[in-house]
Amino acid sequence: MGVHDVVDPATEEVIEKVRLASVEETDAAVERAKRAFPAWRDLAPGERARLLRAFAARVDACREELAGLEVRNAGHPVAQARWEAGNLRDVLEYYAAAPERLTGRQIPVPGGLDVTFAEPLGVVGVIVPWNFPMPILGWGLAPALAAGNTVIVKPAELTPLTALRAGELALEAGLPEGVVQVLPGAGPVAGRRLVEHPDVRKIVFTGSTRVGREILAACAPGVKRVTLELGGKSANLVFADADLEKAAATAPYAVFENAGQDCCARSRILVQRPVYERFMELLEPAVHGVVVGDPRDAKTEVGPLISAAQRKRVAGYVPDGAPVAIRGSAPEGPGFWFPPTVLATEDPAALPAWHDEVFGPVAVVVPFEDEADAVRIANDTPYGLSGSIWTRDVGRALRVSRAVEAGNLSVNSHSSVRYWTPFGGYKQSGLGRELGPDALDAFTETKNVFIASD
Ligand code: TXE
Repeated sequence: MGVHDVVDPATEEVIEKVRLASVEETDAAVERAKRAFPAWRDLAPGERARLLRAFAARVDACREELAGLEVRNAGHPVAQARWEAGNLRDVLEYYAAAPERLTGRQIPVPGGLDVTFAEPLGVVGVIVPWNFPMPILGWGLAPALAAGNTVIVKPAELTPLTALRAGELALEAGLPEGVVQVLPGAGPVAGRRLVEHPDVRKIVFTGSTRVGREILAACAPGVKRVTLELGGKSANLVFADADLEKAAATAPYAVFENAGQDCCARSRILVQRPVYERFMELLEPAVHGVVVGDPRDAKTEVGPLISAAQRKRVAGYVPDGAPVAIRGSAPEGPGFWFPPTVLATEDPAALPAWHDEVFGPVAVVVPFEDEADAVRIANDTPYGLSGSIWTRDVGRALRVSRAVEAGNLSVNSHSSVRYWTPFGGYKQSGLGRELGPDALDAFTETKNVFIASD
């Protein structure tokens, strides 16, 4: 047990002290969630849907307040923080349609009636990182609740404030006690206990691949259900026939948004050789155009990094002698600032920023020769979360998007997350998918019952 100082990353001031849950308190939360489960499971689907809509409406009514909390707690620009609160609302609304449509199925079999039910699992633990506290909370919470599970959310130590408020809003909306609990705690204490607790039937984890592996191993003895959204090192492939102006104008946002603290960041920019120089000419003003500064200002596009430790880690990827091609600006003074930085090289093999998930505003640009070369480089990573393909050739767009090993690709766009469609990674970027209609499967067990007719 302990107390965590919650710090505003733009000012470095302590804005709140939050108590961290002990193992015993985690166990008590699991007990409450377990007790709340049968009534929540057995609630008429229409009533569960109504409560989820009421929860979404409370989030909507408090959108400014939630956004303001995230500005202070995570240093997110206010325009982005409003989008994040809106995403939590939207995801709750989207899955509010699910309880009345989780119908199971009847499959014709000889000798009787065969029914397949989709049953909730029980208590679900949702372990959330600090980079997108509200959206990622919603992606686990909303489908879990819709399917009839009770949920314990463990926010990241650094960013508990919006999660705590969301927990209050659930109660204000009328969700019964124990159906949604928010439990701030340390990863290796409360997080670990949720993972190991025999009465927690499922873990949804978003975070580092290192911790994801530990969680997967810890789930093995109990064969616990688990969904993992882990790191990424996504490629932005720019072919010679692309709309180069648009590709260059958008490339900075695809990696520097959220100060690069985004698992979908397109941090490897691959440009076909004939247009490489022109692309770099266009990229330079685009990088300088990114507005880095006070997150409270509506015009700000990029805020500070989350912590001093994160800034130190990111700075380590741009050592003296690194091939810096473009460096944007960042405020001086207090705050965990780091300027948008573009490295460019013919031979990235020796560059740690090329291989590792930096989770900061650092991109590496590398030329490629042809389609096969582009696919080979894009796939030369243990990760496989997202990626972008810029080309006007429809055939190429299709071939390359089928060949790149990643869960979410966009053509002539950098869109990664649409709550209507599945989101998640290949290879070491994760296990399972969130969002979209299929996410409900991750929160239900399939039960088949056969009733003999004679
Ligand atoms: O993540 P952690 P950190 C990557 C990114 C970043 C690095 C480190 O590269 O720089 O990870 O970030 C909880 N059992 N991503 O250290 O530790 C923890 O309390 C159970 C990518 O913050 O993985 C927090 O709630 N839970 C990523 C959550 O796990 C544990 C987002 C994530 O923390 C635990 C974040 C344990 N043993 C970081 N240890 C993405 N995919 O977007 C920690 N936690």
